[in-house]
Amino acid sequence: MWNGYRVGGRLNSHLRKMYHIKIGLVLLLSWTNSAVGSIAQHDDSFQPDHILRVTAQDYTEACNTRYSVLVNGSSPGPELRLREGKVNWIRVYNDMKDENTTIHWHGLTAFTAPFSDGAPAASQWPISAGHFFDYEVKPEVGTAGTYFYHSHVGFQAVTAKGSLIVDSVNDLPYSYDEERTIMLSDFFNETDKTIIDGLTSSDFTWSGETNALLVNGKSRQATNSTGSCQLASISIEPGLTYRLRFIGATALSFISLAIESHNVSIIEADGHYTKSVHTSFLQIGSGQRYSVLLTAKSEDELEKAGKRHFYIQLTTLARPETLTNLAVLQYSGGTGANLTTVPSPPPLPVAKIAEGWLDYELESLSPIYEFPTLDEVTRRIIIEVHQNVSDHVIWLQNGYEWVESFPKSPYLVDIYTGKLNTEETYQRAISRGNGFDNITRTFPAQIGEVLEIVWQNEGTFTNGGLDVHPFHAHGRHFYDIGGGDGKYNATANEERLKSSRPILRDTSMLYRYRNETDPLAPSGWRAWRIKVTDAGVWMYHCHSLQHMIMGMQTVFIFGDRNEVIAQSAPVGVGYLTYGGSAYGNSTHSPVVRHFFT
Ligand SMILES: *[C@@H]1O[C@H](CO)[C@@H](O)[C@H](O)[C@H]1NC(C)=O
Ligand SMILES: *[C@@H]1O[C@H](CO)[C@@H](O)[C@H](O)[C@H]1NC(C)=O
Ligand SMILES: *[C@@H]1O[C@H](CO)[C@@H](O)[C@H](O)[C@H]1NC(C)=O
Ligand SMILES: *[C@@H]1O[C@H](CO)[C@@H](O)[C@H](O)[C@H]1NC(C)=O
Ligand SMILES: *[C@@H]1O[C@H](CO)[C@@H](O)[C@H](O)[C@H]1NC(C)=O
Ligand SMILES: *[C@@H]1O[C@H](CO)[C@@H](O)[C@H](O)[C@H]1NC(C)=O
Ligand SMILES: *[C@@H]1O[C@H](CO)[C@@H](O)[C@H](O)[C@H]1NC(C)=O
Ligand SMILES: *[C@@H]1O[C@H](CO)[C@@H](O)[C@H](O)[C@H]1NC(C)=O
Ligand SMILES: *[C@@H]1O[C@H](CO)[C@@H](O)[C@H](O)[C@H]1NC(C)=O
Ligand SMILES: *[C@@H]1O[C@H](CO)[C@@H](O)[C@H](O)[C@H]1NC(C)=O
Ligand SMILES: *[C@@H]1O[C@H](CO)[C@@H](O)[C@H](O)[C@H]1NC(C)=O
Ligand SMILES: [Cu+2]
Repeated sequence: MWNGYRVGGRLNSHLRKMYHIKIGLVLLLSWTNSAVGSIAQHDDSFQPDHILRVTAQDYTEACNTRYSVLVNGSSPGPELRLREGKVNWIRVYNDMKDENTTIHWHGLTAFTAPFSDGAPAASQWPISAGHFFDYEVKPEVGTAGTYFYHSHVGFQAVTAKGSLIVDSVNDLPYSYDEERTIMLSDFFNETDKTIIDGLTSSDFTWSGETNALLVNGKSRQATNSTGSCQLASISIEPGLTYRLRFIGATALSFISLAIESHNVSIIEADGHYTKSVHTSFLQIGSGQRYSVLLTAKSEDELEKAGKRHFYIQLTTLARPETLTNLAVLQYSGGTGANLTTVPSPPPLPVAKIAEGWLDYELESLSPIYEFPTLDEVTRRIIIEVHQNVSDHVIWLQNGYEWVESFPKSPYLVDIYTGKLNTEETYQRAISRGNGFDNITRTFPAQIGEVLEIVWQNEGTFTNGGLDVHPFHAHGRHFYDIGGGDGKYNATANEERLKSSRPILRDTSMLYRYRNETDPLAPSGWRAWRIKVTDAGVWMYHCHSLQHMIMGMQTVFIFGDRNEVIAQSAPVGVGYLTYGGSAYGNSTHSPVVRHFFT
């Protein structure tokens, strides 16, 4: 199917000439070092700002040991702190024996060099075993907030990830004394390989439900009478104000979270400050982040409460089984909570899903607000999603699945080499009526278009089952224009938008509104609006790892080839082949394009 591309004649020979010049340049510059805005060889004198090392090994979490992919030997891996406006070189070593890897800077994609998004098959060749890659990341001023990094290969992100905080160079809109990062993740006892083989086999085998919810990598269940695993403990001081940064780094779980005897105020969603919203609980989908302010109790209040620790309760939502796990909010002074004793039943009532939580309610705090109105929308793309059960169980978008192995080479590479003709792709997509080119399996768009993208949930073909999906966009963030039951109605939604101020996000929830419906019947939608600006290849996908492996991913191509290359700047051939010279190894210093000047 991939061979369907026609090589674009004139442009291509022009490009070939460019490559020859570039190869010359590479040779010319190969002895100079880290020259800005140029191609340079990163030899021993080059100092990356951060180093991450990816390994695969036995690792124990939640009183279980499994073979896991780790960053710097732990899960989560180390926290990265980047500063707004600064170029960061992050070197990622693939220390595994036989697996590829990449690292994606979740939420920061638009602020990376073109080949630095970390989406294999879309924007770069994966880093092969024994190699390393230097990622160039420059968070824009104004994007300070809460992010994370994770592998984008296979099921690796279940464990291979860490928090990524972008620090502000300006005054913060909210004041607080201290902050704590709280990363939420899932423990699955089966290995990545077993899970992938099961999900993609004709003898479909589900991964199983999550075995434990982890808080900063820690978890213990009430059923664990033995074993040394402990509840996570978040230490705080009485009387102070804390910014808690919650990161939804789960593989599958959509989590409801509440803190015993404490309410919080939301101040950030996906890297954007919001007007403060008071709440007694949070709903966090895979890929989403929220910062909240928590006012710690005073000594008097603690005395009245008669305790210095309070449970943080996590519940999985919208799954056939409900799992509840705990962590501890621990005030200093006195004896700490016993972290191997798990109260059963849990202290708070088991949470229920709140469909449309905070939709039309969260408001941006940014003075810059360029929300495109309905009149400005130039094209609406409806993406119908449903599960299809035949010889395989797969998730389809407008009738097609997308998996990492579909393209034979990454789209960005194919745009450079001329193998993917962006004009023809666009024409085919438009002529098919739904904006989807079924040859390349992409949604192409032209710079300047204003897209309204609607994710339309539908019942499973053949039994009408429904799921919730956290849809995530690489690239520039979208305005989240809400969600609702049934089928999307633009007129009705525009009415609702009048009294709200949509916020920018990179991940939002497609709810299901009921457990099942008729096969292919619409049941729930989520809509986004985005002005097409940054030329490049951007994955838009469900962030549930199981669903991704089962095909729930799409690729958007913004801009034509000239615009993509103009945006990206020419690169050496080392980026265009798997294991090419842009990738380093023990005997070879990588030849790297410095993108940001
Ligand atoms: C990861 O580990 C390497 C050494 O193995 C170390 O040099 C590096 O600083 C660590 N990265 C972080 C972010 O801590
Ligand atoms: C690694 O990636 C290359 C290029 O996409 C692919 O051909 C190869 O099969 C991958 N290896 C593994 C072990 O998945
Ligand atoms: C994983 O846990 C399930 C129960 O949730 C159990 O049936 C299965 O045997 C376990 N698998 C492994 C590899 O421990
Ligand atoms: C801890 O509990 C989980 C879930 O009940 C179980 O799978 C696991 O084997 C237990 N581990 C130990 C060491 O008790
Ligand atoms: C939290 O807010 C709820 C209302 O949303 C209120 O009923 C409850 O009393 C508050 N709890 C605390 C500890 O402030
Ligand atoms: C925690 O409680 C368990 C059982 O209730 C007990 O065996 C253990 O010694 C306690 N740990 C600490 C540190 O007090
Ligand atoms: C969807 O399932 C039906 C049978 O249940 C099958 O005929 C059809 O080919 C499947 N579609 C895709 C795209 O796999
Ligand atoms: C693409 O869609 C057209 C109809 O719009 C259909 O005729 C054609 O077979 C499809 N091609 C592929 C490769 O799915
Ligand atoms: C869409 O909503 C408008 C305004 O609420 C309503 O008048 C119209 O009938 C709806 N259209 C459909 C197809 O339901
Ligand atoms: C969905 O199914 C679960 C049990 O699997 C049930 O507890 C719940 O009430 C159902 N929800 C709806 C909206 O039907
Ligand atoms: C290291 O990279 C160079 C240049 O890409 C390549 O020629 C060499 O075979 C690689 N070595 C290993 C061990 O992969
Ligand atoms: Cu999904």
